[in-house]
Amino acid sequence: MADPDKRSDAGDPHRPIAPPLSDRAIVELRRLLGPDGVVIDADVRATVEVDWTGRFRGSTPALLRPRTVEGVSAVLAWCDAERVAVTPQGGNTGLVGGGVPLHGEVVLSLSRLDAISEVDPLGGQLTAGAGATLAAVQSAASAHGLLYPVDLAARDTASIGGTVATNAGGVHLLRYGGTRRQLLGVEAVRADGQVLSHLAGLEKDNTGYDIAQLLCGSEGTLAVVTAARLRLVPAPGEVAVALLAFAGASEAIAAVARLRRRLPELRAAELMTGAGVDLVCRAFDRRSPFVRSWPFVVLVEVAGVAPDLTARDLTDGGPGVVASLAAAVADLPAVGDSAVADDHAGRAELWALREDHTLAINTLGAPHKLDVTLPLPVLASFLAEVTDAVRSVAPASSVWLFGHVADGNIHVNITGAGDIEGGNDTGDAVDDVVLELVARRGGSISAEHGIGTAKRRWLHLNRSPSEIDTFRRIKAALDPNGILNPHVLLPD
Ligand code: 2HG
Ligand code: ZN
Repeated sequence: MADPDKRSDAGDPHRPIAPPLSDRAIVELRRLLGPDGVVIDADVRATVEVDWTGRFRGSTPALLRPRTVEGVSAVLAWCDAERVAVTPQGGNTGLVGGGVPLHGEVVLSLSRLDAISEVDPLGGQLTAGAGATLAAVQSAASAHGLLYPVDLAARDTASIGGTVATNAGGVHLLRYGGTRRQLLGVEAVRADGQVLSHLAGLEKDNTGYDIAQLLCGSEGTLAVVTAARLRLVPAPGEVAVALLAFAGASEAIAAVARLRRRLPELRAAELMTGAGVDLVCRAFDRRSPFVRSWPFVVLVEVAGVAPDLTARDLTDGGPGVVASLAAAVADLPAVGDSAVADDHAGRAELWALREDHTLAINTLGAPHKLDVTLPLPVLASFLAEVTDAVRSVAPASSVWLFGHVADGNIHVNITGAGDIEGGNDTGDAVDDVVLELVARRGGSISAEHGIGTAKRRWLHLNRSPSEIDTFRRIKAALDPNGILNPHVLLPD
């Protein structure tokens, strides 16, 4: 048996039911937010009590749904005064148990703060409410010939507030950077209800602490983000995707490094295993373009400059990105097979083989998700050793490896580890073995999903005691009563 004090919060079937709020509290919260701003109906609460994977399940006495920043401010001030713990929740697409009420917290949904405003086509910026979905922001940008460059499979549900709170990375980070790079300012509410607003979006603004960057990645522990000023980039012209097959991980990683040097237009490089592609094909009746299954498959995407510039380049005889990609792929050594798509439907079919991994893996049961980064020089050896390491503590498990290979970011997904339904204690053991291996190889235990509740026990693998002490001091300064996501990020 594992030491019960050391178990993570995952999947406890005997989880405590949150004590109900008093009638007086409900009346007061309804006075602050209006009758439809406070939901205590059990069926509705159930929708926010569990994470997307089904691994993290808690319980909440109430779901709070303010419509305005003033509403957020009023309820936080009340919760602070009453010492009621709060879990802010965006689209609930997080994967580390950071947005569900695992300890009976009140859930504060930002979904109704979904306005997108003040698009500045000259500066290339917009302001989005925390509840706006990533897809809505992408489409607002594209209406102005611009692109919001953070992109991920959960785009239709993930909210801007959640992506800021977790510093979401996504599939285009290698070219445009992650959320931090796009973030020019935030509006946020402190635990005591004070509103912090800095949304002018000035590219040069050297006026002291950068609160937006501090809150980005703070996982709802320091303040609640209600809006963000976001940087946009010119919309791409031609886009092309290639799927490449390899016999080994080293060959795949070396090929991506060559493509990065040769193709400045490269904006995605996604590694999969043949087993993962086969699983997606079986789960969703999809077809791989390859006649046989290869050990490793890499999806690469290139995106040219804006359409008008592309047209001029082509008139001048310069090659478009499709031709550049095809030529670069033809020159790569060790490619076992390849397929290229430059039309929308063809690209979408290839991308589905990668983006459907998360859904396909969940059909096998709630997985352990260990989102890690390795230095590129040791990535191939990590991929070679991680499955055996997991099986040494959970022999019947399956290990699924995929991710953003140019960033060294691998999503290690483990199914059948036995802790959720089987009732044994292999759960934390698989996390231990993978995260310790990552740390020994000089990697990060969280590449892009955050620490949440799932990984806080292992934070010390990447952060020194003085860093964790500094985290605690910042937390204590902004949230002295500890009401904001008190069981997230920082170890107990
Ligand atoms: C992705 O890259 C997401 O698709 C989810 O970060 C990864 O499901 C996962 O483990
Ligand atoms: Zn990812």
